[in-house]
Amino acid sequence: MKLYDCATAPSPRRVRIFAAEKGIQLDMVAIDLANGEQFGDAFRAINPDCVVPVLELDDGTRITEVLAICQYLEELNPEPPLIGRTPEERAAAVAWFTKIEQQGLLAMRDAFRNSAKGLKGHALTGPVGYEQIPELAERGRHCVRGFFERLEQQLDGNEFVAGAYYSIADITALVLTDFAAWTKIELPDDSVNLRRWYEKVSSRPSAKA
Ligand SMILES: N[C@@H](CCC(=O)N[C@@H](CS)C(=O)NCC(=O)O)C(=O)O
Repeated sequence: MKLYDCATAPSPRRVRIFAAEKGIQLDMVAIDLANGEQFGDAFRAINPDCVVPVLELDDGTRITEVLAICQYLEELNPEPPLIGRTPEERAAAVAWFTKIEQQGLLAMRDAFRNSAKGLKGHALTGPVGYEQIPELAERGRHCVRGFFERLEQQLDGNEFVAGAYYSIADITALVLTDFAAWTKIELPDDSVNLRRWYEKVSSRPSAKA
């Protein structure tokens, strides 16, 4: 299987970590997002939404969206389970994956894409150009900080984000935390649970993926 990837982008990193946890080898195809390769005809034919990751199966089937790709890899290779071991755990893992995407990563996207110099005219991903709105960058930073407080609460008494075991929710929260730190949004000073959790998940070998 091939993964259309970009080493510096947060979304494909989530798939790389997920695959590394499962010991699944993927052939990486680097797409140069910084130089606009995602908008060229060749990549548009692969994903008209002009985003990575895309998983291409050996029969040519293509799967887009991090959650869909990870769910596919989970079914293909169930061990170790990363999207829950029981129906209840699966519900918790997907619920937290969704909260982190909607309240954390989308806010982070607003913060980053509405302020980065190289993304003028591309404040949203995809083929349609959207201008940056600096107020959205400010609001995004505020929302990310607020979401870290929500995560801090959730990790009080939970070893991992979705409960007692490492899951796709931890992978998504790790990528959010690293992406935020890269843009100078640090974890709140008093977030003892988040810091304890971060140390644990970022020291897993898969975090280097
Ligand atoms: N909802 C998509 C999000 C994918 C996404 O936003 N990918 C970003 C990289 S993190 C991208 O390809 N950006 C292209 C660009 O910046 O033009 C998913 O889950 O796969």
